Amino acid sequence: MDRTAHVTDRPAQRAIAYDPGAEAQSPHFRAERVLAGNWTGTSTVPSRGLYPHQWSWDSGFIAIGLRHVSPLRAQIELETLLAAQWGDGRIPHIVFNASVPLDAYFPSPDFWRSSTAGRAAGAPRTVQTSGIVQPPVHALAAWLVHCADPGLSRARGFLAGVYPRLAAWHRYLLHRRDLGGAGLASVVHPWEQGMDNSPCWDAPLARITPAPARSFRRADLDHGAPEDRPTDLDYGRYVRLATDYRERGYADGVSDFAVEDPAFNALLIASEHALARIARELGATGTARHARAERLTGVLIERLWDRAAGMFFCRDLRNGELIPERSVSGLIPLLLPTLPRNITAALVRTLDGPHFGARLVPSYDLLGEAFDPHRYWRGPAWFNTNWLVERGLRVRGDTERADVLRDAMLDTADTSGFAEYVDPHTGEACGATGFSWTAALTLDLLQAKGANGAKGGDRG
Ligand code: 9WN
Repeated sequence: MDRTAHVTDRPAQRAIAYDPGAEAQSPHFRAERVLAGNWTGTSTVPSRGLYPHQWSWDSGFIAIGLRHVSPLRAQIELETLLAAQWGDGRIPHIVFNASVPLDAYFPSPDFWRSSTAGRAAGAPRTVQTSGIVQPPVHALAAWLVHCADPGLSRARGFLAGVYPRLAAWHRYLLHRRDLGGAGLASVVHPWEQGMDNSPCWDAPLARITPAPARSFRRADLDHGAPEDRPTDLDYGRYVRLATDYRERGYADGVSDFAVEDPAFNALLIASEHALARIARELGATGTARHARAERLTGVLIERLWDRAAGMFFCRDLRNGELIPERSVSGLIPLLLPTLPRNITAALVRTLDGPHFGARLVPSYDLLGEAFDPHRYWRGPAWFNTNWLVERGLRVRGDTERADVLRDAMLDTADTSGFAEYVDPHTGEACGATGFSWTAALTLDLLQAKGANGAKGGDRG
C-alpha cells in the first residue's frame, strides 16, 4: 500500500469548476467542501481549529463518507492511520502532524512521548502518536471503502495491505485488553471510548486523583465555549490517567480505570464480521471470524445487557458492577446481526421512549440527573452515534424509523453548519462547525437516500 501518496482535492475542485451555481446550493456540495477544507494531503483533520491532527475513529467515519466522493482519498485516509500502528497492534487514537505547533492541541506529542515511553510496546520511531486507542470502527470502514470501488481497491491491493494490520489490531484488543477475562475488550481511559465526559465515567473517575490544574494548559478552550466542553476537574483526571499509563510504558494490565463498554465492543464485533468479509474477498473463508463475532455477541449480552433498563450498560471492572447510567453507547449493539429478537425489540422501545426520544438520539438519558443538552457527551446528539443507530435500524429492516432518523440527521447536519454536536431537541449547533465526520456521514446518508429512495439500503 502506498502510505506516502499525496493526493489533491480533485473531486471538490471538479464540483466547483463544473457547476458552481446549482452545486453550491446542495448539502452534498457543502459537505464535500468541509472535507476538502479539512484534508491535509494524506488524511483529514476532524476540525481545523479544535482538532488539528488525525484521530482514529474519526478517520473511520470520515472514510465511510469520503468513499462516495473519492474512493482513493478514503483508502489513503485509512492507510495513513494504519501506518502509525504500534508493534503490539494498537492503533493510536491520535497521529500527530509534525508541522502543527505543539501548543495547538493538548495533550501534545511532548506529553505522550510515544517514541520513547512507548518503545517497549512497539511505538513507531518516526511518527509521534498518543498511546491510547479509540473504538475499532476501522475494519468496517475498510470494507465499506472497498465496496465503493472494488476495481480501484483491487488494483491498489488496498485490502491485502490493510488486512494484516486490522487483524493485529483486533488481536491486541481481544487479548491484551481483555482485562475482565470474559472476552470483551476494556477501555483504560474515557478518551478511548470516544465519549469523553459521559456520565457513565463519573463513578469510576471519582476514584482518580486529578492532576493539578496548573500542571497543564488546555488548548480546547481557545476554540470552544467552556459550557460546551468538559470541566477542568474532568481534564485533571484525564491527564492523571494518561500520565500513569505513559509511566508504565503503555503496558496493559491492572489500571485504575478499566471499563467494558457496549459501543466499543459492538464496533469490535461489527468490525470482526467485516474482517471476515475482507478475508473472504482475499481468498480465505472468514468462517472462523464470523463465528467469533457471534460468540462475542453472546458475551456482550451476558456481561452488559440490563433487562430492566431495556439497554446495555457499561461494566466497571474495579468493582465488577454495571454502571446504571443510560448512554447512547448502550443502544449501539443494535448494529449486530445476530442479536436475539427480544433484545432488539427492547432496544427499539428504549430508543422511542422517554429516555432517548428526541429529534436526534441524545448521547445521554434525557431524564438523567446529569443531562445537559449542550455539554459535550452529557446530552447533545452526535452524528456518528446517530449514524450507528440509523444503521442498526436499517440492519433490522426497520425502514420507517431509519428514514425518519436519517432525514432529521440530514436536515440538522446542514442547517447547523456540520456541527460537532447539537442540542438533541432543537438541533442548535454546539462545539466546532465544519466538523469532518458530520460532513462525511451526511454524504453517506445522501448517497443511500439517492440510491434507494425512501427505502434506504444497507450501504455495504
Ligand atoms: C480527545 C476528535 C475527537 C473525537 C472524540 C471527541 C473529542 C478529544 C478531545 O474529539 O475527543 O480524544 O480533545 O476532546 O470526544 O470522540 O474522536 O474529533
